[in-house]
Amino acid sequence: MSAARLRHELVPHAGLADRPAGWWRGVLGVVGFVASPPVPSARLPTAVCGTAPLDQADELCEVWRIGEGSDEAATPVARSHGRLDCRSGATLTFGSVSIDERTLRGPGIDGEAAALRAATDGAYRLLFDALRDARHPHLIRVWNYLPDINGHAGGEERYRHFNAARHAAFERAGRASTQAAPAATAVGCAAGSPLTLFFLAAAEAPLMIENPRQISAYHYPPQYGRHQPLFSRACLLRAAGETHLFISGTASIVGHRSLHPGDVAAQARESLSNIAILVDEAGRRARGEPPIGALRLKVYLRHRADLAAARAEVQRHRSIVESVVYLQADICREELLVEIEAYGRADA
Ligand code: 3EB
Repeated sequence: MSAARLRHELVPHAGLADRPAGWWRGVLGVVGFVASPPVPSARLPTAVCGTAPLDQADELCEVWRIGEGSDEAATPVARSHGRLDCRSGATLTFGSVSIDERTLRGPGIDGEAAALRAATDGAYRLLFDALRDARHPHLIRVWNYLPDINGHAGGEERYRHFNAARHAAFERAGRASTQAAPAATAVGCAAGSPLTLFFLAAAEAPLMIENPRQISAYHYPPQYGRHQPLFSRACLLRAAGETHLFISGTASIVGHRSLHPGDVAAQARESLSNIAILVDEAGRRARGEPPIGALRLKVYLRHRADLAAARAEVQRHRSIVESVVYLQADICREELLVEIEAYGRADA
């Protein structure tokens, strides 16, 4: 069996529906930032983040696919688990699920906090079912889009309810080990939109990477919530001759503290330093393998007006940046103005 050849592409929304059948072969999933991407088959997983692009006239979609020249592309298998759709190659699965918490209110689920927790719980329950059925047990990367992330419900921040429910779901699935926590992003989307998550899972165990200058999120002190966020700072997947590095949403945090309140340029610089450290750390952990090449970034900004300042910081790193999209999203701590995630690949 040949290599997985996982590929990430950014393609315009316009014209997506007219792409030939050959183009769609090997596509595992498509992600729209605002609008639902037009795909030719209802069985192809799609997700809508609810994070408005800040610098593009034409809306782009993210495509995760198995590249050409791989046996995986010939036989992707689609499955559905309730509201979750997923698609698997031989060694990789992409899946997405979206749950409107407002539809869950009713007997037994009284109030906003309970509905949010139930939506989170339900989404992760389906996700773990999908991993089991695909026989791709290793969760490597999850993107979480949480409506009104900084809002409060029942006296607690909604992000903290999300953390509690996510933690409980991992525990119930026997997956609460911090050693196996996936790389993740968890940012806000508009109040009233559904909770959306999408993910990649693999047949082979990845290597989880932490940032030596940050306390692991799963060890944050209780001031950030009773249940810690369960994610790793980065995840390195080695699949037959290729190395894929998934860097989690990365903010201006050193130790466990947010730095540079009110200064988006300094926050962006600090986030990019954290990303550079994770790339070094990945290189150290995967010694002897080809280094990670250019990074593909997603920059989440709390305020649209911060675009120019954030872009200036990213452009200082342009020699290592292959693509970048700027998106509006609230960040999980009120004082954080920017969060940056990255994906990179090394070819032998
Ligand atoms: C942080 O470092 C910033 O809860 O899954 C980044 C990435 C953040 C993922 C998550 C949260 C998450 O704590 C916030």
